[in-house]
Amino acid sequence: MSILIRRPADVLPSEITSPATFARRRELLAALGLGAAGAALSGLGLPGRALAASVERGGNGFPPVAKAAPGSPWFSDEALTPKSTITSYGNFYEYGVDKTDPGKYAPGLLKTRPWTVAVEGEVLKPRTFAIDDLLKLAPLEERIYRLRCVEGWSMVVPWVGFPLAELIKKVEPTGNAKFVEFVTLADPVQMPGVRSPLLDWPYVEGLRLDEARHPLTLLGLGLYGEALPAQNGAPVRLVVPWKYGFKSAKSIVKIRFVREQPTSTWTRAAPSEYGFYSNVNPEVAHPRWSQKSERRLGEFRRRPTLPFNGYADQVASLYAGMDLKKNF
Ligand SMILES: Nc1nc2c(c(=O)[nH]1)N[C@H]1C(S)=C(S)[C@@H](COP(=O)(O)O)O[C@H]1N2
Ligand SMILES: [Mo]
Repeated sequence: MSILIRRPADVLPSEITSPATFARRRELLAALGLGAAGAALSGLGLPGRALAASVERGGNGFPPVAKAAPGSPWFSDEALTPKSTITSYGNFYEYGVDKTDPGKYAPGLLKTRPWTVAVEGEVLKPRTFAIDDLLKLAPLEERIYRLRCVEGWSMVVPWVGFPLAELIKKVEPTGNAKFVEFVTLADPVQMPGVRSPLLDWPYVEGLRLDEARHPLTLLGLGLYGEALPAQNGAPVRLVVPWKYGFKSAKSIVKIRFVREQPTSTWTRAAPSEYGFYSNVNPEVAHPRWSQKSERRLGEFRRRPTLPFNGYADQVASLYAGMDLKKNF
């Protein structure tokens, strides 16, 4: 599978992580008697098989989905990235740092039922949603979006979900709510990667309230017409197509409305490299590589990266007057 072969222009996980966190990881691996710094997290003695037997597969009652038709703003005539690629190449460090680890390990380990999402903080109606109620909170729609990872690869995904704005309406944010924080699962039994201090777990992301309410921002519940595969952040994730992929927090368990700007996990890990906004911007280089181009999975030539990942018409006004080089 040519897609899975590393192309020279791709960025190594060791390059994307700060040296400090990698040093800590080496210590951990040494403490575990695993020696070689290069040992993949996936080597941490997973109880994979034993657990797999008890995993619930999420149920097959996935509600009907309104397809994105040509002419709809959510349609794209770009070639969809095949489902087999979307599910076998990605980042989900809770399962290891290799792009193929999530696809190998998450399906056997992540238990998506029962699952609840607590919505709390600066809201008049805090509420905990069981995942099957969340699936019925609003009609499910297909949205064909580009996803652009900060590392320089991209894909086109037919997501299923509904606008996060629908959920926001239900809980009625107070006037104090300025930001939204997304907290994801960090269970060392289901997610062996969180036994490592590689990142500060749980993986946390945040949006400004107006970004969270933007019609492009999706609560992702599926792809290719079906429930989200475990490796893509089942049973519920964020999808923010004009921002680098790391904003799209996977396997969310808590959504908090807050007054102050939250600190995202990657910002905490390497503040000079990953900012709060993380809007896709070819004019603002990552300190260690250019962001001017990207490799669409399945293609061999790099293509230019577009401002706001091609969604500038819809979202540029959110940042009017802001210095996007400072607010990277
Ligand atoms: N919980 C969690 N969410 C995460 C990540 C992660 O490591 N953990 N990686 C992020 C990154 S860097 C990217 S590019 C996208 C990848 O999503 P995909 O695998 O569905 O393409 O998930 C994001 N969400
Ligand atoms: Mo990413």
